[in-house]
Amino acid sequence: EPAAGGEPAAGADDGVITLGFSQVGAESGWRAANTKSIQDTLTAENGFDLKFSDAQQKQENQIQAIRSYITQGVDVIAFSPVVETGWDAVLQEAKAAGIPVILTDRAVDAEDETLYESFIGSDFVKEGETAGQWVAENFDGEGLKVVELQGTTGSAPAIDRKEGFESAIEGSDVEIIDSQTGNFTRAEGKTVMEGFLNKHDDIDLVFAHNDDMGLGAIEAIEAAGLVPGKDIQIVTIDAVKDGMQALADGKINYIVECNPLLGPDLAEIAKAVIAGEEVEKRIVVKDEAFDQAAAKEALPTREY
Ligand code: GYE
Repeated sequence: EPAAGGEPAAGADDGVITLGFSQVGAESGWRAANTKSIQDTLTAENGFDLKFSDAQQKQENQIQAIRSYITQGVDVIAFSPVVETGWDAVLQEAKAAGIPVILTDRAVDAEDETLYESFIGSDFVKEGETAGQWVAENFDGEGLKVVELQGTTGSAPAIDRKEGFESAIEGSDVEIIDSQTGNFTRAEGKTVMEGFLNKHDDIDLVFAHNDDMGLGAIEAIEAAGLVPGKDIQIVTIDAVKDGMQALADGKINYIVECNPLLGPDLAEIAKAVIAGEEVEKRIVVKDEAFDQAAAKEALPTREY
């Protein structure tokens, strides 16, 4: 229902909140759990009419989806920006149309913080730090050689996790000998790891920015006749089901959690924004970390 002339679109006068959500894609187990959380929470029963689109990890698709939500006159737009930069123009358009925007999962690098109402998501720098601290605590003094599988180039989690990990190993003799993007997918994680294994014969540990790339690396390591978790240690971020299973099975050594269940917070913030209430600009989601023993204990009752 388009906004009446001059009136802000936010209002949901019919009692139903029409929310347009532009998802990054379907690149990982984390993303699947995140999509499910949003679709399970923003239901008609809960007062929402959810319009959902998958951008297949392309910013141009996200911008197109957001523009179409603006044209449709939705009450709220929410999205998880694939990369950090390049959002100012489309966010200005949403603002001019009076449609509030909520960011979930990933941040934008916008000078003007009035372009969005709230940002709900994890602290990715801290996740990288937690991973790096575990590596430094366990291997400093051994001249450990690390290869890094980075997330999508230009995305907040790739930038921040790299930064956090590097700051945590600073001053130790842990060394990153190679680093490349695997775009957060299992297939690309495997291909990039194959390249690392061909190029280097002294890899001690893989730091993967998500479980899926770590799972791809496991395939490459096994195909090379090596034992993942032993000959080459693996540290990842996310703690989704398949990652936790590999951790419990001894193929991964440590996982820092990134909670994908953002649906409930998104629903609450969207309702508050529509009701004209003040909302927190930044909602930080809490994350844990697991070693192999903790994974075995947590697996049976894990939600995702
Ligand atoms: O870690 C990865 C996904 O933005 C936090 O995106 C998210 C990341 C997550 O593809 O698995």
